[in-house]
Parts: sequence; C-alpha cells; structure tokens
Amino acid sequence: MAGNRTFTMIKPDAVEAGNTGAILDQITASGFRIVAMKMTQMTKADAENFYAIHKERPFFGELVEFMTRGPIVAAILEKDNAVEDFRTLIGATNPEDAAEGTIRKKYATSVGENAVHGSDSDENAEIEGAFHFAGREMF
Ligand code: RTP
Ligand code: MG
Repeated sequence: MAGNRTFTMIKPDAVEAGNTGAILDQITASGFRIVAMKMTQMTKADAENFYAIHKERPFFGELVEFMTRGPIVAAILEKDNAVEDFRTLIGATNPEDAAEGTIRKKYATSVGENAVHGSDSDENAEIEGAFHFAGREMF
C-alpha cells in the first residue's frame, strides 16, 4: 500500500552543518519513500507565506530570518501514517525535550534552529507540498 504523505524541510542550520545526507539516510531508513525533493532557498515572502499561521507569534521575525538565510532541502515523503510517524521521528520542537535518537535530538541546536520541519496534519502536508512542488515534480 502506498500510504499517505507528509512534507519536510531540512532547515538552513542542518544544511549549513553538512547534515543533509545523514538526515535523509535516517528518514529513508525509517521507511519513508521520497516522492519529491529539491534544494532551494526561500525568499522572505515565501517564508512569511509558509509560516503565516505563526505571524502573531513573538518569534515570527526570527523564524523568517532563519529560514531564508541559506538553502533548505524540501521533500514530500510517503509512508503509512506519514504525518504522525514523521513527527515522532523528528522529535519535540525544542531539542532539549526531544527523545533520544530523534533527528532534532541529534542535529538541532535550539528551539528555533531545530534542523527539520514536519507537517502537523494531512491537510497541511498537502498545502505545504503544493507550496514547494508542481505536480510534475512528484513521483
Ligand atoms: P515545524 O513546524 O518547523 O515542524 O516545527 P513544530 O511544528 O515543532 O513547531 P511550531 O510550533 O510549528 O514552530 C515552527 C518553528 O518556529 C520556530 N520556533 N521558534 N524561538 C521560539 O520560541 C520558537 N518556537 C518555535 C522553530 O523553528 C519551529 O520549528
Ligand atoms: Mg509546525
């Protein structure tokens, strides 16, 4: 069975630190199939739109600044129970609270610079995947 989909970004901190390969390896070793993937850099407008839900939060400006400071790796992933299982794989937002072995525990350096994004619902996975990829880029 094909399963369902989630959307991820390897964030600028993890790309800068050279952790892209190790993170992708952990993702695929955990049973996720890559449906779409690219390296790209978000503009300020892209990040403001992508994170519009957080625009009233005190960390919004910092988040936009961080997410646009260098390239990211964006990907759509497929697995049974993809959204929930991927959130488990990445761990809590704050790496201090993340479980041992999770991607954020291993690679995040702070609550803001936390290495990876994972969609929080099937609906948002669809919206976020469509934000970054055209249909012909999904396989
Ligand atoms: P994400 O959306 O990136 O997968 O992370 P999340 O669901 O675990 O966390 P969320 O509440 O959606 O926050 C989005 C991103 O904003 C940054 N953040 N900074 N300085 C802070 O207190 C703070 N809180 C959140 C993080 O980069 C977080 O992943
Ligand atoms: Mg979130």
